[in-house]
Amino acid sequence: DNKQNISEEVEYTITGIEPGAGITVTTEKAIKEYDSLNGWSLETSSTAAMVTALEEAIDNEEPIIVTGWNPHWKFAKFPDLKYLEDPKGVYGGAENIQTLARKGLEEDKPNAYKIIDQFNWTVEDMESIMYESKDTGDSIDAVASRWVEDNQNKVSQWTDGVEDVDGVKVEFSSTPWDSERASSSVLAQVMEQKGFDVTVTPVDPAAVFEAVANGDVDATLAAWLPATHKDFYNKVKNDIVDLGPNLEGAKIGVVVPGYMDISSIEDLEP
Ligand code: PBE
Repeated sequence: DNKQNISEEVEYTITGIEPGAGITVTTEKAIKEYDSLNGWSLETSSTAAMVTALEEAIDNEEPIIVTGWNPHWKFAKFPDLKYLEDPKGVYGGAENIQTLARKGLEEDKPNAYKIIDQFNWTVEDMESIMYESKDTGDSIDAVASRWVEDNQNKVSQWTDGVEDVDGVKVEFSSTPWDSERASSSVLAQVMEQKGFDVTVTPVDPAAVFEAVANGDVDATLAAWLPATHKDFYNKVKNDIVDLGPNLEGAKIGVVVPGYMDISSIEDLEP
C-alpha cells in the first residue's frame, strides 16, 4: 500500500463514533487544520459500529482509519493498533479525566463533596474493569462491584474522613462510554456503602457540562481535558468547580492497524 492508495482505499473517510462525542468535535478540527485531510470526511455512527468496522478491516487486512482513545479494550485485543502522529497537536498531549462539581456542593453536602474530590485512580484500574467486562460478558456494574471489594486500600483513601450519611441524594451526570460507566459505577457503589443514595445519568458530553453548570446534577467524573471536551468546558468554566484529574494519562487520536504503512496524519493525502 502506498500512501495515495491508503487515502483512496478508505475513500478519504475517517470512521468515527457518536456525533456528540468530544473526539468527533476534535476530529472535525483536525480535518480543518491538516492540509493532508483537505476534502476528507468524518463518518459518525456509534462506538459499537466503529469497533465492528475496525474488526472487519483487521480480519481482511484492509486499511481503515478510526477515531480511537485510551482507556479502551481495543488496544488489548488488537495490540498492533497505533496512533498516527499529530504534529499540530490538535488532539492534545496526555489527556486527563477530570471531576467537576456544581457550585455550592461543598457547602450543601460536605461529605459527598469530600469523597467525590478524593476519588482518583489509574488507567490500569479503569482498564481492568473494561477488559474483564468485555472478556466475561459480565456487566460493568457487576465487575465494578468486584473491583471495589478487591481494592479496599484505594477505596479507603477515597472515604478517608468521610462520615456515614443516611440517604443523602447525590446525582452524577456521565457519558455512555464504558470508561465513564466504570468510574461512575465504582464511585456510586462506594458512596452507597457510606449511605448515599446515588443516581448516574448518561448523556452527551455537552449535556454533562451544562447539567453541572446549571446545578441540575451535583458532579461528573466524565470530563476529558484539556483537549477532548475543551469547547464544552470553556463554555461553563466560570459556573463550575473543577476538582482536577481523577485519572491521568488518557489519550485520544486517529488510530490505524499496524499493517498500514503510515505513521502520521500528514502521511494522508487530500
Ligand atoms: N471518548 C470516551 C469520549 C469521552 C470518553 C473519548 C470517546 C468523547 O467524548 O470523545
